[in-house]
Amino acid sequence: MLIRRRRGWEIAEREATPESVFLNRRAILAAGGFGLAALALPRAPRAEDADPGASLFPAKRNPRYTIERDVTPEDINLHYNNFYEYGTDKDLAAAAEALKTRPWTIAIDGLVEAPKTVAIDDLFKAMTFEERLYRHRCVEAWSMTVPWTGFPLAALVAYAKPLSGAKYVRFETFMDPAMAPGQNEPFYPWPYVEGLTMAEATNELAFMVTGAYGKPLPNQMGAPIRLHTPWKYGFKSIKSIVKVSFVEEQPLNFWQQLQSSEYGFWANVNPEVPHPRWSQATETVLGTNQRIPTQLFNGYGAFVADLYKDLQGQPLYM
Ligand SMILES: Nc1nc2c(c(=O)[nH]1)N[C@H]1C(S)=C(S)[C@@H](COP(=O)(O)O)O[C@H]1N2
Ligand SMILES: [Mo]
Repeated sequence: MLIRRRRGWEIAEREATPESVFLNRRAILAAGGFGLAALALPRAPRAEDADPGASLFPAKRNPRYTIERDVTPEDINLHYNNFYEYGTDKDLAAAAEALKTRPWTIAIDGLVEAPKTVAIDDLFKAMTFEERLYRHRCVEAWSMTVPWTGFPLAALVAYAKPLSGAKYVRFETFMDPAMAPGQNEPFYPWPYVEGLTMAEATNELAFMVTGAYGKPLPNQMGAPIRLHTPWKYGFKSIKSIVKVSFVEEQPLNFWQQLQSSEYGFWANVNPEVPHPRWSQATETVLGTNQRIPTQLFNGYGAFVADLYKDLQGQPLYM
């Protein structure tokens, strides 16, 4: 007989339904000691409990970022990813099993009061997790809606204590060709790099993602920590980050290094500015056969349009 053991986070549904989880918890508390006693039954330690971050999930959903779109089914998201470190196929879940996410550290350096290296679980404990429903729009003209767990990038910036000379945040993915076969492909400018201005990084939408669907981030989505900037094309949302640097010069990102005529620094979503090889006017919603109109700033103009009002001469939409 096949017995599937539960992990701590499986008190939640597979779907992102943290409200119901919190309601259930409250109901249990209200019911008095019986529920609590049941929850407190001792268990033997198990290998599955090894992820020290697991107890932080699910986090409470922040209703400010709830949107009128259906959440993309988790099964679809798990098998449709861009993570070139693990190849160019969309279904790279099996390949990404090679990614080892503990121990994991993040170096914080450049123009900061004191450079430091922090263990991922210490960083997690220093931050307050929340869940946000975000639209996720790839430059390839497909989109999803994802219940991310994480914390605002602004909180990480505050934690890093940048100096006033810092103009950009530069992010770097791990570099380990033995763990990521794609990094043996010399055509690409490894490691993957991305960047944001300080104003973008401290905008409330910029989110450091540590989980999805109420659970720790699966490897293929960029475990143990990735960025998501929902008003920009997906390539800005760098995965599996090991370094965050505060710098004066605008970082040259991975796709820019590869093909600067097609990919730029800003990469804000705009249906009226086509990619050199295809239109950005519409997008395919994964999990449905729907083709829907793409929105300026992916629908987040109210949050971010002001960031760009004095930058009109810049290539803001590629
Ligand atoms: N390190 C790294 N980060 C990356 C990528 C990548 O190949 N490597 N792909 C980017 C692209 S093009 C997109 S659309 C998103 C995809 O995120 P998802 O697989 O969670 O949908 O990750 C971005 N971050
Ligand atoms: Mo993408």
